Amino acid sequence: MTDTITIGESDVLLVVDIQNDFCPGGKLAVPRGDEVVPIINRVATRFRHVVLTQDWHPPGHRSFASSHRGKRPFETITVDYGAQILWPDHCVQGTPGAQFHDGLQIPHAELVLRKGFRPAIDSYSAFYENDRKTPTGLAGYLRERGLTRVFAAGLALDFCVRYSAEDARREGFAVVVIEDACRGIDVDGSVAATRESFAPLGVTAVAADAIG
Ligand code: VGL
Ligand code: ZN
Repeated sequence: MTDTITIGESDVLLVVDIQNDFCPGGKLAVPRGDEVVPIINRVATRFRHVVLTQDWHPPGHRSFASSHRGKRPFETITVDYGAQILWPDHCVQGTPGAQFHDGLQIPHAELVLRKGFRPAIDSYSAFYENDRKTPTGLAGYLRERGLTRVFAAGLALDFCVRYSAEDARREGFAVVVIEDACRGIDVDGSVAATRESFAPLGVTAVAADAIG
């Protein structure tokens, strides 16, 4: 028996990128990514405040391997803001792959935050784009609303969830990752590296069952 965490008025659930392209059959499918949908639906009922993120790229986005001659998905290139993994085309604005998974049912979500819409910068984190300097506005939104503790869940654990959790800490929020409500892509051991990164950053990992 683990202790139950009581959710209150200053807590927010951040649901990361539960989109068709990240689920089995999608363009950048996260293995067993769809398994988190019922878990997240259930957890979300505990929260008064829920924010959804939506990866939302224009066609020809710089993070797509297809935008770079001779490059293949999952290769890394160096761009002006540092290393960038190249991905299959995914979550293109207005396409079915960019839509939320049909099973996601969180009608009380208060904000849908779109990210990755600048053609030349990728954005894993819900707080900062991959240049680590361009804010999305989410930190200010949460602060103005008096939300101080961020619970993160979704896809992919080792990219958008990880970067969002790190940046939330950097912005001074308490951060809890709901581990069984996440699945990873796992590029070169990135899932293990993500799990190891949490404790030193002060990110707590919990199971969905612990949320009362
Ligand atoms: C993601 C790679 C590229 C994610 C988004 O949601 O984790 N990963 N775009
Ligand atoms: Zn993306």
